[in-house]
Amino acid sequence: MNFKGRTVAVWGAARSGIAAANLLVELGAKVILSDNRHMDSLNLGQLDARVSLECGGNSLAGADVLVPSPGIKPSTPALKQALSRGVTLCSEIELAAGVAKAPIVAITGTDGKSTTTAMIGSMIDGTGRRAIVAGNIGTPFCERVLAGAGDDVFVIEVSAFQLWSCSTFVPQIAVVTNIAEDHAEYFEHDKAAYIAAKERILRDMVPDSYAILRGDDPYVGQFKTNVGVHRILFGPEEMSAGWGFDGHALLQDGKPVMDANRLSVPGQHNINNALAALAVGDALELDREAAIDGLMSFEGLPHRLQLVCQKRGVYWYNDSKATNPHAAGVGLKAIERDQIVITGGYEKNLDLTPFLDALGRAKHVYTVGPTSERLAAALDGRLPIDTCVSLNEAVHHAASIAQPNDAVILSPAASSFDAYKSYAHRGDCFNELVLALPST
Ligand code: UMA
Repeated sequence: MNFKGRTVAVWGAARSGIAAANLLVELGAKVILSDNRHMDSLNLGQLDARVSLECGGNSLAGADVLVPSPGIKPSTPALKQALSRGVTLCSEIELAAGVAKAPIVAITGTDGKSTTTAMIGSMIDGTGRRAIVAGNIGTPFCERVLAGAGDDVFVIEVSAFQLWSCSTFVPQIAVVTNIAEDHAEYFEHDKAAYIAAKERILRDMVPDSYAILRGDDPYVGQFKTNVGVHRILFGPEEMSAGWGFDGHALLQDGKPVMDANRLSVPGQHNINNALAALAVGDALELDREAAIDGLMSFEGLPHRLQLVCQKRGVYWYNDSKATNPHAAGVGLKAIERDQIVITGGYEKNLDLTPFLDALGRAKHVYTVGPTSERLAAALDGRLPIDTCVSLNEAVHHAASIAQPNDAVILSPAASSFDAYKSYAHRGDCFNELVLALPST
């Protein structure tokens, strides 16, 4: 899209919107950035002075292109009205991708996308090439593109919130980790719309690009790829073609490539993430040994099954990023110790089964927040369960019953918005509480 001289509306003046607006004015567009919040609650320090700002609502102000922030739902009435007037939607990631001067590796899926993104970044850096990691993981893609000089490979985490509004998005390599139940509220309980948003990552891919897909996932394994796109599958079983695992080694086309115990991060889910990363390494033609060294140096991200500390022989883990039952279940299965589980949070009414099925090593469950009642009913006396008024209380109760070699895991299986600004805020609070516990 050529933006020179064009009027563009950007909705949402948080990180994405500001980054998109700044890139657009640089491209010669006349930009109206709007937010339904009051100016006083916005953080506009990074905003280019050439951008016009409107607060207290979103309007098109004569624009024929609209860049919505990821936080703006497809069902937003003003957005539907704008679409009915024929406005062209352009996602922030699409805008950045149109300007990016280096290949784009884009990673999506319900679970593991941030970890896989960071892991791929580490792997590429380990080979001496320069990976720019951005997108949903934190720094908006537009911001990195605008700042970029001598960029080598963009490694971008893309969410369904960013994908649904893309008119055209063309990654050179796309990775899809899995599909599980999540974000029902955002997509108005339309699971098909959520899955379609994820599959959107593949729609515009061109011949000779790579689609790296979790083959055993019932949805992702069926995703369609365009003619000429290399379709590479990965998954936790041995496979004659693609990337698999035999219980010990990561395999390519059935042949061992690296021992799983060389990875610094625990669990089958991280083996799956590493298989996807190695497949990306191959597509980028990275030196194999250097890529493996880069993978081995990856020590995980905060709040994703992060080992906070070991105190009195008890291992304390923060898995605050496990904001749905599936992700929480995956984390619990990765810890091979007897467990005390602290769970609960904002009620998204998701099916709890994947979390309940992963409680095999749990000795005691402490719940906090609105999901407590449903969790207690679902556990139905299977395990000792106590409801706590706060995370603080749950941490102190857990510390009082934990035995040496046990793991205490914050595994919310729910969003954080009942009491925190974000999963990171919740995780930071947990870490603080745990680090303040007596060591002896
Ligand atoms: N707003 C309006 N009109 C509306 C609704 C909202 O103007 O009708 C305004 C809000 O007041 C707010 C802005 O729009 O100022 C929305 O901002 P945002 O929520 O999109 O926040 P950003 O800071 O731009 O962060 C976004 C992503 N946020 C979401 O997807 C909700 C961040 O992902 C991402 O890191 C960032 O862009 C950089 O790319 C966060 C996230 O929770 C971490 N993602 C979800 C997830 O990982 O599960 C998908």
